[in-house]
Amino acid sequence: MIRGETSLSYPSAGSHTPVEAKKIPDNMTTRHQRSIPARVLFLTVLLFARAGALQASEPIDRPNVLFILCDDLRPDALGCYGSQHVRTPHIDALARTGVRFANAFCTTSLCSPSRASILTGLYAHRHGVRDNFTELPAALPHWPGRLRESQYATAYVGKWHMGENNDAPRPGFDWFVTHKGQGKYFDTEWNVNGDRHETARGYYTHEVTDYGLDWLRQRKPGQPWALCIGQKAPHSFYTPEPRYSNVFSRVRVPYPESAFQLEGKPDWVKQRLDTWHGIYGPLFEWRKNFPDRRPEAVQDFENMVHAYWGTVLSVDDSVGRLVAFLKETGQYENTLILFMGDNGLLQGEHGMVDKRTMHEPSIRIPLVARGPGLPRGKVVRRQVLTLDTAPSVLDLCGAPALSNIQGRSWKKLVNEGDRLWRKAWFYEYNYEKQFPYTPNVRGIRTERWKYTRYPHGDGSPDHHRPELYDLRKDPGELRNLAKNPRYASRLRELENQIATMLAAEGLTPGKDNMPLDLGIKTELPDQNIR
Ligand SMILES: [Ca+2]
Repeated sequence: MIRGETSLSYPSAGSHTPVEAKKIPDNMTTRHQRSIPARVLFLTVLLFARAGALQASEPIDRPNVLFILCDDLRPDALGCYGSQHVRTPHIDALARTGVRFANAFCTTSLCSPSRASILTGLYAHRHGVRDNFTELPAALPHWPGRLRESQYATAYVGKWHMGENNDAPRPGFDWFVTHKGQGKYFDTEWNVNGDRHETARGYYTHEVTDYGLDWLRQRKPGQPWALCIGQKAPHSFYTPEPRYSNVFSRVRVPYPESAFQLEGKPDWVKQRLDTWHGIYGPLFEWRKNFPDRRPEAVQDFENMVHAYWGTVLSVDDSVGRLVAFLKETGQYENTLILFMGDNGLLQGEHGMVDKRTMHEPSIRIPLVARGPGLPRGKVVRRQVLTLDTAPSVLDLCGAPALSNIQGRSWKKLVNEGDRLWRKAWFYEYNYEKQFPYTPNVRGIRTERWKYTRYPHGDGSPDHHRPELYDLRKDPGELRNLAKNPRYASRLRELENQIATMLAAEGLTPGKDNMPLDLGIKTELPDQNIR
């Protein structure tokens, strides 16, 4: 575990079988070069320089952008964020030679709203994508579109997931390859730029990499490009490719301690235990008979986590292939690479799976950035948000900013520090009838405190107990201080602070629209939206 960050504490990996040989280990070149004769080394360098000259013969002032978005990726499933088990050498190398954000968060922990925030720099209440079935409004400016207006070639390849049944190309991109809904780890049907549908026979993570590389090979010298790759992995239902199916079979994965420490938590947390989003529920179909509270049923949980981790190994391979291509073509140092997740994921904490809540594992996302304009090997600890991606990328590319957005560029913050950087931010989530396992959420997170309340949705007093945590003393959010009289003034202060922040966005009690909370239910979601 890395200091100052929360992480699961799994048993040590003494018996862990190492990951099988990766395609292009990033450190192999260095090690290999040290042991070979200088002449061979010279010829190798010459060869690479020639390959690079094909695409980089003219100097390009503006950096290219390679944006890789993972789905439901927990930071601690990556080596650079402290995983003891999941080896991710290629992603770790980006962090080692770039910037790793130790405290990056989503502002709504749900796929489509968060993706829309990453693209537009806006909260869900502003961009309007408040659930997983809403299309990103076509007129909303987003950062790849702004780059295209600045003469970048732009492409989106992979999971888009804003507009469940629409696989057509979206505005702002020269090239667009996607599919309907969530996509599948195997046999996804792709819509290739609106020209044709095809079902390639392979694993999603590699197919999407192939589509991306195909497009990169067609780039012309002199024009900067931005390629967005939307990975499905490691989203449920977790299916690793066969060679990674058994990598973690010797790693024991118990339910986290916090699953059994629910005193002081609101009742809805306990009600969630047996549901689609609780640890005794189906676990995304890894458990066939449910609810199952028997201790031995933890095996289903362990199998689920192993499979989740397995899908991450393929993502790292994909990053390795993309980086290798950039190196071979001399574009690596002039490409801004962003690797991030759209939202966090609860993996047993507080008895929960899935996301949506404001607890730390649900809102923490990995974010690694490397390239021109960024320091090398830096860890940034200030709080950055999904909203900051759009302004930061445009800032680093020297493109015109999006106006009237809510995110901020972290370019200055990462390079020289920023005294005016945010010290607090608010979180929003709206109850979903199709997924009745999380109430409405409005919360505030400062660098030390988190206060979460659960509005009923009709303006009446909250029906659920709020939560208040001292994240410095209690990073695992085990002791809810909301009813502790010693913290009454702290709670009032945070209550006022979030009310002020929401009001500044026009979200006064009468105008912050949200659905009525119909309570936690045990029914399963419809088969076609799971
Ligand atoms: Ca997601």
